[in-house]
Amino acid sequence: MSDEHTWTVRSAADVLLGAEATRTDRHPVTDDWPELDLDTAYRVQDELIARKVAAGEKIVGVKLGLTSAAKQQRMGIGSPLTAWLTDAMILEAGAPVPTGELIHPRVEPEIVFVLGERLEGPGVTAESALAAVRSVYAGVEVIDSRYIDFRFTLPDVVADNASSARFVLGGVELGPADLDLVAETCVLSVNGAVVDTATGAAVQGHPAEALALAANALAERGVALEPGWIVLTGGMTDAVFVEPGDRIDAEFTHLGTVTVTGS
Ligand code: OOG
Ligand code: MG
Repeated sequence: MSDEHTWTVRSAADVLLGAEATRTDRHPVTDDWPELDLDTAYRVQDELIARKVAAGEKIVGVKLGLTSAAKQQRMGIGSPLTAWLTDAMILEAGAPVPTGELIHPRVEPEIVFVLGERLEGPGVTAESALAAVRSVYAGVEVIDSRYIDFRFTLPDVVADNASSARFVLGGVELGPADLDLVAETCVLSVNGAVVDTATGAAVQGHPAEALALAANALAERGVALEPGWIVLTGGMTDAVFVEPGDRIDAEFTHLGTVTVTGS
């Protein structure tokens, strides 16, 4: 498919922000702009976030996507990616997922880090990454691809800021030495029925590997992770749809249970 429109980083950002604002899913940008490569897709992502920042949102951290086999297989993409988190994406614990503001939200359990120290690649290892972590939380990310049926290529999803929509942190804060992140287990239930389970090992072997990956990847874009930043390390299981009235529980061994409901 092609159209008259000449695609640029700016126009792609316009299209994706428009889809979000009007809650209208669309076909992948690469259908119209097959030349969109990964570097350019990250420029679209940066442009989109720069517009949100210009509109008053604040960057509060980063997210990784496609760091587990469960996610990579479902989305049909074999490599992880990074994207931005802003304060507008924060869902307070207990607040319902505003399904009416979103297109087709899905939720996924994640292990979340809050940094105590600046973390700058290249050369960051899982060990040095974990040393920069102040706190570990359970989290649930709400993703909402701007693409029909969550169907996209890697450049498409990178440009779309990795389907970001909302995220919520659990109420239990632990230090990185207080738990075994590889063994930490999450049991995911929808309306009381267990649908999936995974351990921290699902996330790149160790969630700190995902953090190191983010630091090293962002270094290539001239970005360091800052103290206080929140890092979502990526869905441990496949994501599940959240519809009005649904209740989803992500029950972790030591990090508590994060419950989200659909409004
Ligand atoms: C892309 C976002 C992936 C994760 O944790 O793997 C992501 C998607 O699945 O739509 O957030
Ligand atoms: Mg995620």
